[in-house]
Amino acid sequence: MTGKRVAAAVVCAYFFLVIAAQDDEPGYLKREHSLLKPYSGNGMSIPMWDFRDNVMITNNFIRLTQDHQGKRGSLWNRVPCFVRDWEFRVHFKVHGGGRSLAADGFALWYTKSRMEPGPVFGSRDEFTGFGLFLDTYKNGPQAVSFPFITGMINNGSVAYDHQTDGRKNSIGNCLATFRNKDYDTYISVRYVKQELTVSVDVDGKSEWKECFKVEGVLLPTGYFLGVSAATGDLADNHDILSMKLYEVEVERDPNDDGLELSSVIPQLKYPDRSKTSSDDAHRNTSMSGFKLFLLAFCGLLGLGVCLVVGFMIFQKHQERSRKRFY
Ligand SMILES: [Ca+2]
Repeated sequence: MTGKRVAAAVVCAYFFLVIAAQDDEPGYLKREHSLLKPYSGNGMSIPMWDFRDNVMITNNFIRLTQDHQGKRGSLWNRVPCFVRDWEFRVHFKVHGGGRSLAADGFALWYTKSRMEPGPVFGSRDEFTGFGLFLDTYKNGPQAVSFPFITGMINNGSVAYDHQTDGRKNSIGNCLATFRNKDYDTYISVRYVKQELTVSVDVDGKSEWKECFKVEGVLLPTGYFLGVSAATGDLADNHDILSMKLYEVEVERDPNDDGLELSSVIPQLKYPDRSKTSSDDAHRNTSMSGFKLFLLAFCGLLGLGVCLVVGFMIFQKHQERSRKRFY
């Protein structure tokens, strides 16, 4: 093959891969749980979805809150979701006049109740189900950067902890800079065989990056998908461009009829395994003295071996060059 042909083949393959990456639909699109353009025929109502408070419908996006103080808005699927294994992808845009300071962020929900406003990103506290918070304002004193994404599973009895920005009861979290981007930003929640994975595509590379993953997450069927946002003294526009729910096909045990699934109480099967990325960092820094000693010992041993081998090679080389001279 000539150089030109090779280059053309490489370019073609690249574009094919880029298109494939953008079209990587994870399953069967469930329209009754999805929000797609055109959202509304009359600008007043959206089929299958209800909204409340300061929500604004336009042709190109649904604005949960405007960039004004003290606003809140929410958008809820009207149809309970009986899909067992799913992936929920949300195309969003968070933007506003504040260069680095903004608030509060928005939340994705899979919960028992719907359309109930409250203090958690515009929705009720002590929710039952799963909440994912895309938090743009640091309320607590902890030394982490923002925006910050945090997940929480709740059986209806635990309050969201604003003082730690939800980290107190978090099942996983990550940093993600998603504000004021001039390209498309996405978040995905995948719930397959009781494993919950949150991924983001916020770098403009059409690539999913894992935020966190938790095994053994018990969530019943029949809950509602929703999204809500709030502003405080600081504000942002919180816009939703699309929401897509895909049914993911999985192989299942023939005896598993999933009958009791609707009565499951939201919880973690292995609560000890649930951890946060900052807990990881803490674990790594608070290594025991013995581990530190082992690490230092291995490091010194490695250095010693390298020095000896290097010296041997150096000597061989010297011998050879001496031989060449004679
Ligand atoms: Ca916050």
